[in-house]
Amino acid sequence: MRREVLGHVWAAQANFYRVATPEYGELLCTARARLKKTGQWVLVGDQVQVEEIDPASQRGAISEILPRRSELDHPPIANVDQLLLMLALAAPALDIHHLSRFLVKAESTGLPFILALNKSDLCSREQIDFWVAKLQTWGYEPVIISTTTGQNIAELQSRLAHKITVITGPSGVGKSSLINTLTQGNDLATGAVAQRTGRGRHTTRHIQLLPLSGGGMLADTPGFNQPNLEIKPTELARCFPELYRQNVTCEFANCTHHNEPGCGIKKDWERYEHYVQWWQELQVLAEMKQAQGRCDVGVKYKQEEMGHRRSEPKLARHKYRNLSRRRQHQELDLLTADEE
Ligand SMILES: Nc1nc2c(ncn2[C@@H]2O[C@H](COP(=O)(O)OP(=O)(O)O)[C@@H](O)[C@H]2O)c(=O)[nH]1
Ligand SMILES: [Mg+2]
Ligand SMILES: [Zn+2]
Repeated sequence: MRREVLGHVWAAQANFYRVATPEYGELLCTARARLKKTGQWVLVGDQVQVEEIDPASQRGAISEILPRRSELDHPPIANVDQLLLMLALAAPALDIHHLSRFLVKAESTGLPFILALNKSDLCSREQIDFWVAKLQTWGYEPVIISTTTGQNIAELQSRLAHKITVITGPSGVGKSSLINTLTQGNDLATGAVAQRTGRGRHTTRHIQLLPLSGGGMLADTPGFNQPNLEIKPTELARCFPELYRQNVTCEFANCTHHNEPGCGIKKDWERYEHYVQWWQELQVLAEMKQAQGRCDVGVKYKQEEMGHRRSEPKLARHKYRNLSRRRQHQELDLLTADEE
């Protein structure tokens, strides 16, 4: 008899997937060759159909990938509901430019996100108020936390329940500490897999969703320090709430909100200078790309890789990209992938 069950892929390593199924528990699965031949790659976070199940050895084969709600490119995870962008108020010191850049990067994925500012125990009330007030004028409501004192950890926990969240932010801000707190009492979450595979859980090749003790699942990413913006200049406007929340009344539909005649955007907001600076940066990159494309068709593949490091086999990644338009808008790039 041919059995098929539905399951949830919660970890991937090399060509193996760990799939949680209600009927058989956790199955170690490979993907059917037919999926790869048709350009379908199983991602962590996927809902899948599993067949050829051998309950004795807990093995199976993934035969089908169910439609995805969302797809993140870096790290490659499907069905992500939200990001948790984490920075620290101190140690390392919070910097306006740095913070702003991370916010724009998070916005560029198109996913909703929570902004958490950690290490409140190292700051005075005045310093915290300064950042909260500033972020409010930018359009954000940060959650002030401390993994040391436990401040607002319960609130954060409730915002992660029932959801798949990807945590991101520079290294040293307390991501691992937070994960340890949120997965406490969950042996399955941290120790088990690392032991079985003999590798740490923070390697780029090994992606997994950790079940949280308060509900929901969390994926960790290696820290990155200078997030690359991989968007077109025209897409930058939708990464600033100060801009996209204004009633746009520009004369030209393709207005870049610089010095065009008939631009109806108010420019008296703090981060307008970031918008201008990064728009110019993206414009230069776009022009370089175009110029290279004209000179030499052969380097086309390289251009696409410009400025970022891939954690997957390049050809496979590239093939996949052609098939998916949506995911190009949802990139969360791991730049300086410092393997923690
Ligand atoms: N004072 C203080 N230190 C913290 C807090 N959270 C984490 N740390 C410390 O910050 C350092 C970096 O933390 P870690 O979790 O490794 O950060 P990650 O690189 O983002 O994963 C460690 O020494 C932690 O003990 C906090 O809330 N307050
Ligand atoms: Mg860490
Ligand atoms: Zn305009």
